[in-house]
Amino acid sequence: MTWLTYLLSAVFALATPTHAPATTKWTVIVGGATADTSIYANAFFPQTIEIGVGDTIDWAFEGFHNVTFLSGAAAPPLAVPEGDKAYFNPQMLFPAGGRSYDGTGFYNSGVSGPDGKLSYTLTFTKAGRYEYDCTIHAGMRGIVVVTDKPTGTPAAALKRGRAEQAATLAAGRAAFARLAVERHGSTFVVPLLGNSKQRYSVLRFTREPLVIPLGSTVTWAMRDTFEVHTVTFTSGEKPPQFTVPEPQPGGGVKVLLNPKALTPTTATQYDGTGYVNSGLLFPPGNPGKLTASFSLTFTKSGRFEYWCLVHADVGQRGIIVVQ
Ligand SMILES: [Cu+2]
Repeated sequence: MTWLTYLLSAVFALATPTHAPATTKWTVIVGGATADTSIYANAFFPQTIEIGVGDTIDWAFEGFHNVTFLSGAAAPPLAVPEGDKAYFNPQMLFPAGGRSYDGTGFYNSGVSGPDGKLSYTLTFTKAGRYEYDCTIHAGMRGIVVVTDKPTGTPAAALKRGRAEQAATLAAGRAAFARLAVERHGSTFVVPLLGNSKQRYSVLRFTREPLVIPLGSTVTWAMRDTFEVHTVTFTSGEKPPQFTVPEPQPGGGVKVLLNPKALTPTTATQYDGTGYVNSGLLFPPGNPGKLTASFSLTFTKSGRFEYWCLVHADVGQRGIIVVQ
């Protein structure tokens, strides 16, 4: 560079302080819930967003999720065994990848904190159609289409996202409103509701305490493809934590999946005493043929409280009244 061009470029730099190329910022909402936390949206809003090459997306979190670009690889497993313990897979919990994405590599936002809030930003450098997932909620997927000439605006995309989120939460509320316990003779079936098309999960068992005659059996049946739940009677004890953070000596933290929450107990009857746990209940028809229902026969009259240990902190608690 000659002294002249050097001088000129210095002058231009002074004259035009905003020298960076204009990139557009887009917003995608992650999740969402009703105010009473009974309905969770397990989706990205809008589900599909079209942006320009060089543009940036900011994911605004409203719940416990992550944004993961797998770039065609398989999703990491939820749990990592270590001896006789299992830990939450760190690949789901902690950030990975850089600030810009070209369709390759493993990128993860990490998960939101206890308040459900997190912001994750990524710049897209190459045209293409990119799928991404929340690896915590199997089937929660969004699409980014990167083109030379996007057709919409960030404001319109955000408005569409808000409308999609409202529709999802309304569908969940309607499903919870018409939740019906089925009765087959002396067996009562409580459905655990969720809908992968409308993209919600109901994080409640029943609207009202379930009243059953003495000697009845209750079966909790998974009908939700997104979630895992437990059915856990603690007989007055505080429900155990589902996850236990273990700070590491060298920094960082490992998240233990509490064996007390994971491990099913053997009882098939309940008389109001002791600790009775279904262990994790998985979506129906899951490939691993993991348990998707739990049954318990009630042998004493009384009013009994139970919990989902995965969602106890958002109020997933039920009551059975045996008469
Ligand atoms: Cu649950």
